Amino acid sequence: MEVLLPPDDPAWRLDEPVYQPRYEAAAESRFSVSNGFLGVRGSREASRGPTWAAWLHNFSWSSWPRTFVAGLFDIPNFTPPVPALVPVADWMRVRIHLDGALLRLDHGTLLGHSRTLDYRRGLLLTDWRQRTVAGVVARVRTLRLVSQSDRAIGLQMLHFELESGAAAVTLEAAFDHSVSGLEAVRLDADMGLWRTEQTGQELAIACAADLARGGHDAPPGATAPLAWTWGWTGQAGGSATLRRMIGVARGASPQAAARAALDRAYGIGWRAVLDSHAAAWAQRWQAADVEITGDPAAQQALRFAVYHMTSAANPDDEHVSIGARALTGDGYLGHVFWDTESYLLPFYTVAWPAAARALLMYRYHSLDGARAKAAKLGWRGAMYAWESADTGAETTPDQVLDPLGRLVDVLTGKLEQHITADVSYAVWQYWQISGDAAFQRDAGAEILIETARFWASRALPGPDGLRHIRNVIGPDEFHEGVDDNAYTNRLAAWSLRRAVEAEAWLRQNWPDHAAALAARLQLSADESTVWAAAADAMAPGVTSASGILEQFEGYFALEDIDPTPFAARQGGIDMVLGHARVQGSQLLKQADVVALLGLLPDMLPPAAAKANFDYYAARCTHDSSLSRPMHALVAARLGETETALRFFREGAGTDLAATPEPAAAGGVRMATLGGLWQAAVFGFAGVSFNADGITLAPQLPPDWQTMTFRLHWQGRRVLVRLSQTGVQATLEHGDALTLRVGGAAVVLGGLGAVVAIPQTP
Ligand code: IFM
Repeated sequence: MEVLLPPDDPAWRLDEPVYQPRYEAAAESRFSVSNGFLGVRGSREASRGPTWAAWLHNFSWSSWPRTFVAGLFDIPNFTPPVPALVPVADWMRVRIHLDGALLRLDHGTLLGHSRTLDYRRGLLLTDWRQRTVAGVVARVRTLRLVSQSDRAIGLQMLHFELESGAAAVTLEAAFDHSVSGLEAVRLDADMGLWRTEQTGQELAIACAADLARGGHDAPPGATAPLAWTWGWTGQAGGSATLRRMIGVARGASPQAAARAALDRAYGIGWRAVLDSHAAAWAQRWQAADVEITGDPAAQQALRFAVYHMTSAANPDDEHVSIGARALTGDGYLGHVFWDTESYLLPFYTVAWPAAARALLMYRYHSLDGARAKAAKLGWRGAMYAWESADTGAETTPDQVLDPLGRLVDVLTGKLEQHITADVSYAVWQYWQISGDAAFQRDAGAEILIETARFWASRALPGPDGLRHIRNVIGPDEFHEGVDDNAYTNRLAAWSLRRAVEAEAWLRQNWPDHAAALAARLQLSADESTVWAAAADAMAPGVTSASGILEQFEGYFALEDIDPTPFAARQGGIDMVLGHARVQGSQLLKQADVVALLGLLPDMLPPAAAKANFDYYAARCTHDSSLSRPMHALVAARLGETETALRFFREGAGTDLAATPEPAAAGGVRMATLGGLWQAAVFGFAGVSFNADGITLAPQLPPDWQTMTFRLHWQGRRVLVRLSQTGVQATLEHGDALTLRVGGAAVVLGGLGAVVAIPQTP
């Protein structure tokens, strides 16, 4: 059973050597497997018990099994009613009885345990040994995947051995329906059909299981729908292997598609399912790996990040996006935030352009939702939902309960409007880096135009002759209802200008498309001059004598509180200080002006950028997991390598800490992972893109001996290898381009061309 062996190289795996029930739900998040369509948390097949339970606010789950299907939302029975990603039946559940006693993870009898993510093959592997009270020793090894090459397919393997003693063994592989949020429509022996109660979506899972024992397939005993049972007399040294595969489909009448997926899996057999999945992962790693030598912790953080980002995306589905916790947990109900565009998109754009395109097409397809939101609030154009699910409609709850049970208003859905500029930014960045003219012509330009219309109506002229965006929340959510937030205003002005360019580009290159779009959107010939004028008149906000941009009007006058006592906390600072005190202080929840510097690095000269970074970093509590990686990126670009590395390591701890904080149970923090990647590639490696090629400005941390990665730019693929003493770049695909390093510009001409540029450390 060599397929069950974890990889030898510790840089290619994530290990959990000890079983800690208290942190199990958090571990299950980090050990999730996913392919952007299916996501399965890293819960054990055989847990300590069932997961039905009464509501208990003072217990945490020792296991929280979840399989999610991207885009499958329902409106559950909580208040306020907003869509949530629906968990489906747990198709991996296994019960093993030895002489009638249930084998379950139990410290008293556990002899050994490990859980390993095999990054390279995209597998979760577990291994546990247990001694029963009767003295029988059993070993159970498992493997699971959701296929990266055929996203509708899942495979589970479980290898059971009796190491000593003899026992009557029964093995039951049955769906656990108690964790599902769906209504069963029909359950047959090997097929289930469910539907969501409120949204009326259908889901089908076709499943088959077999058990190989002693070189033969053992027929299952009495079966119920989606349940298989085997029984035998086990002897020391004897073993059996369960293989269960599923085919999954959602949509109208999905049974045939689910059945077809399962048939494809059985048609090629479990081994080929595993091999083609591993081959697809190998391709993804080839394109997206970031290899670091000299710093194993940084290597681990980046592999973990690339693993989960690769797992989260589905380039074949333009109607789903990536929620804040992807398909790894219930956190934020599967909702999509600016996290996707501002933190994750750069990775996909550079490493997996097809995935980036699909994610942006989700925003294109949800333009109607964004138009409806703008119209509802009295603005023109398209205003994206702060939280969105499947349709693009606003799904932010209006109120939630705080940890003390008090109902608090959630204003982000109405006031956190910068997301509309974040989407435009991602569209533009994708277009510039990919050169995907068809996307820009058919979708990107329309997003830019409609969002520009929103900003032109939203930024209202004041008596000072400037345009003001009043009553918003910037990325720093501690301050609500502020005027002229620097991040929002400047990014809005930036996106207005890009819309002017996009509209002109369309007219010049695709006049027929431009005319059709103008007719459809009722775009007047001179509307872009309004956008340009609005951008030029956008209130720039106050800049202090020392060059600090005021985060919003009146910020400088607020109480200056030292954030140090709060920086180690995750959440709940306003519980300690009180909401009003936090609002009245300069304390920041997360990067705001610093995030603006992250997105627009050339906005300020380096000395001013550094002054702003220092000022705001000194006031930031990092109460949001998005914050530290963004600080790492900006510090790295500023050449503050030690500070950047500190933020990078702290950010990496968000999901990899030995003692995870409670929110980790809700899924991995995807934005953090995207931010870490950006800190490494855009920060330490100093990658940026120009009209004719790529610029590298590496400032590697001293321990990073080498950093190797690939960049996709306008149809080219370039392999970059940085060391402390130089840069080497190889053109692996596409036409010549210019590479800039330091003051030097060299042409990387022709396929296979290699340039080496020495650098003084
Ligand atoms: O989008 C973020 C926001 O910036 C801070 N609170 C959590 C959200 C989801 O990650």
